[in-house]
Amino acid sequence: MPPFLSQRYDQLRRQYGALSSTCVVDSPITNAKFLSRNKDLALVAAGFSGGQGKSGVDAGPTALIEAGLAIQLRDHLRYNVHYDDKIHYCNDIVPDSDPDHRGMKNPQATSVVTQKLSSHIFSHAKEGRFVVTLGGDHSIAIGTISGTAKATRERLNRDMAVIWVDAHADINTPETSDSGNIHGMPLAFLTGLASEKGGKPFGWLNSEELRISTTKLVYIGLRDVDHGEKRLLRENGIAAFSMHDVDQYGIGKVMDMALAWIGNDTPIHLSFDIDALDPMWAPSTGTAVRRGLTLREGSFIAECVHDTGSLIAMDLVEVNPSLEQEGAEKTVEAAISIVRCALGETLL
Ligand SMILES: [Mn+2]
Repeated sequence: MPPFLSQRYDQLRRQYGALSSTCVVDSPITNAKFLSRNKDLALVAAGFSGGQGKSGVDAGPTALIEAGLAIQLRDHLRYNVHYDDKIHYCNDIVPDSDPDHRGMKNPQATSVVTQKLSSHIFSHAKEGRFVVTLGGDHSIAIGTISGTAKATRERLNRDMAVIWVDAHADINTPETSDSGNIHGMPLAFLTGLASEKGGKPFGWLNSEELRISTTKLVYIGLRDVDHGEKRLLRENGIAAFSMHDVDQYGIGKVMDMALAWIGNDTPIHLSFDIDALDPMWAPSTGTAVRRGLTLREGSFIAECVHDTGSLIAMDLVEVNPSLEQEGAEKTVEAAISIVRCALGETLL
């Protein structure tokens, strides 16, 4: 039993009964509980790479679209896809000079780009559309999650949960980060563990409506967590299922526990970093870590989250097609299949 769960296990048992070996859902319905029109979907291509140091991740969305993702969502999965047919690089709003701030690299650029993305995502989510955002590096989640969190509060008067599937915890504060790369910090800013005054980079996030609670954040797939991040996870009692838990319980039980933690009545934003998968399945990514999820386990996570009927948005990030030759195609295929599973593709 992961330590954060043992404290609440009795409570969870009372609430949900004994945890079964399948996903905690009433039935595998595809009805979306929290969307206004069941099959209305916005696809956003966020080709931003300034949250980390390697070029090429900005081409991730293009690779996914060129491999047919938008067409598959429309023709195979029958979504009404709203796609503006452009990759949002946002180069026009990136400042010429961008000195480090509290050790963060590209702080102004990442702040203005994610702020713009936040209102873009908000404009779709407030219509009750499902929003799929393709990264780009994982700093874009500052924009996507704040946008859906705000829309969910305005539209449904609810807080949403975030399932963060990743090898890394991405919850460094500027002070605990060794690299200064903001793609390792999105959850610190989104939860308010890190904050800034207005006018400074990420000062715009200084508003409760844009944030998520640490109690509604659940990790799956962790295996490369920095020292300071481990402390933040412990001190804040954040629900985290590492690869150790996946080994011990199997992915089925991990999903039971993760979804029981969130509960049946909470909208879910899924933020999926392709580096959660083992490099065997997804080698073409900036910070690959061995001993990760199999492609089947990653797909199962996406299927289970879909089956809750609570999913309202997802990010698929960190596909960097320039890092590998053969591996790039494999990584793109894996990413597409994760998105398809999250959107209702089934094996039978
Ligand atoms: Mn990440």
